[in-house]
Amino acid sequence: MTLQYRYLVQLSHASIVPVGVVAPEAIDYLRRMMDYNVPGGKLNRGTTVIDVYRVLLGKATLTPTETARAAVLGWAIEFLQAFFLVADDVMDDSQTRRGQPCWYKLPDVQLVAINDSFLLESFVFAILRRHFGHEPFYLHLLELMLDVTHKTELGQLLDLTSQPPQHHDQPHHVDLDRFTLTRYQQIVKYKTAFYSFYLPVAMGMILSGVTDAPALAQARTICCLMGEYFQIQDDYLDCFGDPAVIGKVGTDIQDNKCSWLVVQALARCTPAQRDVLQNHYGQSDDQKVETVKSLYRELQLVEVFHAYEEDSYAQIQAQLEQVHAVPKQVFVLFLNKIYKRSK
Ligand code: GPP
Ligand code: MG
Ligand code: MG
Ligand code: MG
Repeated sequence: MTLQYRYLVQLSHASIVPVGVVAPEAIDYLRRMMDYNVPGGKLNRGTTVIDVYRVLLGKATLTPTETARAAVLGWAIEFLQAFFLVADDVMDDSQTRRGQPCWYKLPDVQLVAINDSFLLESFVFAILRRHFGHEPFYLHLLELMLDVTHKTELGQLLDLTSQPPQHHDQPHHVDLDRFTLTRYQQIVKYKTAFYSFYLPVAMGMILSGVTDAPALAQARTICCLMGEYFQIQDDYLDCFGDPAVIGKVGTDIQDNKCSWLVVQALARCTPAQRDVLQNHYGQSDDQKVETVKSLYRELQLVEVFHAYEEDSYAQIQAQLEQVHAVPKQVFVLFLNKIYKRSK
């Protein structure tokens, strides 16, 4: 995949030229911005496009051209992911990402990061047009990308508005009643599952010529289930993961997030423990964050999570038995990349 990345970056630099301004500093900035934000992830999403394509073509190995085409789509998803992450870190007031300071934290970037996230998004569509614009399935790819982006932004809205807005001049308030499992499932399906799971699978399907709606619908159902599992892992790791391994320092407790952990805590706590949450959740105070984490441990949420992980894996396997329109291998490979992940 690295080869295709370097190639796409070259092309994106060429796209500045028609602007008509000789701006070497802008080109340098773009290169630095992309290299900082696009590679460096686990590439689960990007490499899945290649896997799905290979499985659907029924080949043990792809030709170099086939690999390159799937890799370009894979990178389009990684650019989309970079767009989301650059913006998400501003909104979540995060400090680190992939083992380095968040892009907006760099002194010479700050709010320019907002435009950078827009640029990363526009490159997604430039990549699609340039490499697949002449294909009969181009419109299908384009509509998929637009629809998934739209859904992810709606998911981000749900994530950000799951609590009433806090006003700096008013006492902090947490409405614990809003942290329900139903709301949680809705948030994560939209903010994570579509772009992280359905998008790479659907892209691999479209590239290999699958166009029938029932097959895509079946893939979507299973991908939403896997996406929920993946985001629950993310929420668990936000609190209990090792920052040196996950490459980011958690912020969910401070940010008053509708995290899977707080939903589970509320389902298990006594009225006194609920008061502890009420008074400590959603505040940027290290001591209070520690108190919430202790409460989670007391409620055995670490064990609850591990049990959930086993259970969910079994449930996904069971669902896979119902899948006939798409080879199961498509999902099995993806699931094995994330099952029991520590980062
Ligand atoms: C993950 O949330 C969801 C996203 C990164 C999608 C963001 C969508 C936008 C439209 C900006 P998260 O905040 O839990 O992720 P992380 O833990 O990696 O910060
Ligand atoms: Mg977020
Ligand atoms: Mg975040
Ligand atoms: Mg998170």
